[in-house]
Parts: sequence; structure tokens; C-alpha cells
Amino acid sequence: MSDNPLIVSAPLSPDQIRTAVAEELNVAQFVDIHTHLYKPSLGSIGLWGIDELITYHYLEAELFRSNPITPGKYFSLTKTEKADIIWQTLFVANTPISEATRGVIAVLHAFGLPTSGDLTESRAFFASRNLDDHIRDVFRLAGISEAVMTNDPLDPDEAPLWEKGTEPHSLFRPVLRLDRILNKWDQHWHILQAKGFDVQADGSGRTMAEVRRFLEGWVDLMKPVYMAVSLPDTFAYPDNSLRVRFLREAVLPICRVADMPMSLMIGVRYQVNPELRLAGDGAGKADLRTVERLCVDFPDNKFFISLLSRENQHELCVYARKFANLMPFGCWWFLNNPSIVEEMTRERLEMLGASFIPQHSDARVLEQVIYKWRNTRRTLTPILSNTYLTLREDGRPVTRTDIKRDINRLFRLNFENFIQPASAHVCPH
Ligand code: HDL
Ligand code: ZN
Repeated sequence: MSDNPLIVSAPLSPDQIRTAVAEELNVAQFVDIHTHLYKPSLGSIGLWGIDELITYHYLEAELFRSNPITPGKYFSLTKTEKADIIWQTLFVANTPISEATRGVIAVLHAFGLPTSGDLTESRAFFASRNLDDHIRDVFRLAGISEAVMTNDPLDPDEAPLWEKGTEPHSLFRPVLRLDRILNKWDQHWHILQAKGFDVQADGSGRTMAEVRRFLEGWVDLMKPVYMAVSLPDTFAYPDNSLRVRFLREAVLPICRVADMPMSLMIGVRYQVNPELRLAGDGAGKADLRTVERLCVDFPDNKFFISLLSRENQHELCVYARKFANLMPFGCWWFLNNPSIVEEMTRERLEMLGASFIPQHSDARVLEQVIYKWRNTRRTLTPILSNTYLTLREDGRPVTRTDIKRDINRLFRLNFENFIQPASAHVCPH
């Protein structure tokens, strides 16, 4: 066995395996396959800076557990006042030990900013930043090469920017998000009608063909890498709902012709506490026979699947073993905590090898990718190391080439291949 661990084909010792996993995770540039970040040409809908970081809806939910302020009173405050009360409550009067509060600390520390005291210096720092330079610095600190956006063709703030024409940006990839059509058609059908699409509230007449025409127009305009929707824990398929008709007759046919995946993020209990607004959603266990039937009924479609309930994760791995057109991804939202990421990633590696996508950041504020990806690397290093140590113990030498190849597949190639036609797939090497 060579003593030089940098000879990439040399079998590694246990300590060399641990070192190689940490090093290869650190140098690998990940694709962040689901975020709520926006390319700069989409303007002020893109959130960044310390006040946005502190008023993240995860932290708003935590505020109301540690401060008597009512949501009504809180939401009447200015952005600065909101950030001040959250900072004072969760970072000064209490220790920032939750995942979301520690994340803000990690971002401040990454920029050499004070992690205690007041926000004066931090506010001055972010105010001084040039956004384009800041984005590149943030992506470098996060170790990501690109972020996949969430773009809503019926968002009144975003849609006009696309229709006017926006500058593409090499670090951001578009996604066509369908929640307002698939989940809130009753509140949005009139917008399509006003745009000249012959659609009806009850889906009758030429509605399906016209929704398909609407979406085809946005695919041409936006060039999305996939389409996406979040779905309630009660999502049912098959059934005779308008949502399922839209999926069958408009969305999935377009995806199939374009060889574009459809991302289903299932398990939201929407607005269990409406007073908390964005922070008001909960989680529920979904019936995965919906996923099973979709994979069977649409064998030529590709499905990114992420589930919000911890209780659904093992069965998702079982279904991924049955359907190659199913790509499990991420530890979504309430699951993106080290204790659960560890459990989910270990069972996925055990059942799927390197054929899944371990994580996405779901970042809503630019700088969150710094801590969300640092946490992923920190949590995954021992998990991947132990995976290789067990393999070595069972008789197969492990090399740095193996480790580099597998990390590339997990965090880049599985995504890049899945959004491409099979003819364009790159084999892991
Ligand atoms: O629907 C989604 O894409 C979810 O990720 C929601 O945006 C959710 O509010 C969120 O930010 N989760 O992290
Ligand atoms: Zn999201």
C-alpha cells in the first residue's frame, strides 16, 4: 500500500480515508438544486444581507416562542425593527443554539463580522457590498457552482420581469414553479383568462389545452431545467381533481416532450397557523402510493421527489429502488437538521448507493448557502467516511479516485444527468 495518499489510485488507510473524504467534500463544487434565490436581473425579489438573514421565516417562528410580541404587532414593524427584536431575543437574551440561529452566526463569522453586540457593523458591511461581487464571494464560501431558482410565472412581482426580458446569469438556473396553477387554480384562472387564454374555473372547455399553451410559452421564455410544485400531505393520485387533470393533460406531457423532470415536494400542511404567514406551514405524512402510481403511469417522465415528513423517508428509498425515473433529493425544510440529515443520508447510501441527491439548501436569503452547505459537509463527512471504512473492512480497498467520483456523482452528476436526455448522460468516472 503506497504511503502517499495523494496518489489517487492508491488504497487508503482508515485515517487517509477520513482525511480524503473531508478534503474532497471541501473542494467539490456542488450544484444547489433547489433554492429561492434569484439572479440579480430579477432585482429586489432577491433577498440578501443581515436584516433579511435575521428575519428568515424560520427565525420568525422561533421568535414567537421566546418573546411575548404577537405576530400582528411583529408584522406591523419595519424590517429593521423586526431584525432588531429577533436579534435581541434569539441572539442576545438567549443563546443561538438552534439550527437557524446558528446559521446566522456562521455567516457573520465567515465575513469576520461580530457575532454578539449590536448589528451596526454588520449592517454597514452588507450595505457596502456590490451585489455581483457579493454573490461570487458567497458562492465561493458556500462551495457551490450554481443555484437553481424557483420562478413563478404567476407571481405579480416576478412574472413581468421575465416577460420584459431578463439577463441570464451563469450562476443561476431557472425552474418553472406551478403552485398557483396546481394548488390555487380558483384564485388564478382569471389571470390566464385576462392574458387571452381560453380557460375556465372548473377546467371545462379548452382549459387543459390552454394551460398547456400557457406553460409551453413559459418554457420557451424561461428555459427551465425542471418544473416544480409543492403538494399537501393529502395529495392524491389518481383522483378526479383539477390538479391531477393539469398534471396528466398539460404538465407531464410537456415535461416528457422536453425530457424535463417534474419536481414534487410533498407533505406540506399549509398555514396551520396563518398568523405566522410564511412561517405558518406545518408537515404531514403523505401517502406514497401517489408517487408509486405516477412512476408507473408515466414511465417516460422523470420525477424529482422530496418529502417533508421524516416518516416518509424510508419508503421513498424503497420506491427509488423500484423506479429509476424517481430521483430522491434533499432533506427538505424541517428535515434540514443534522440529526435527521444523518439518518436520511445513511439509509439512502445503504439502499441507493450514490444514485440520489443528498441535499439542497432551500435558501431564501443569499448568504444562507454559506451555512447550509457548511452544515451539509460537516454532517456528511463522518457518514461518507464510515461508509468507505466499512467497505474497506469488508475487503474492497478504497482510493481517493473512488471518493472524488462518488462525491461528484452525489452533488453534481446525478442532477446534471437527470435534467438531460438519456442520450446525453455522462457516466461517473
Ligand atoms: O415550497 C417550498 O419550496 C418550500 O421550500 C417553502 O418555500 C418553505 O417555506 C421553505 O422556505 N422551506 O425551507
Ligand atoms: Zn423551497
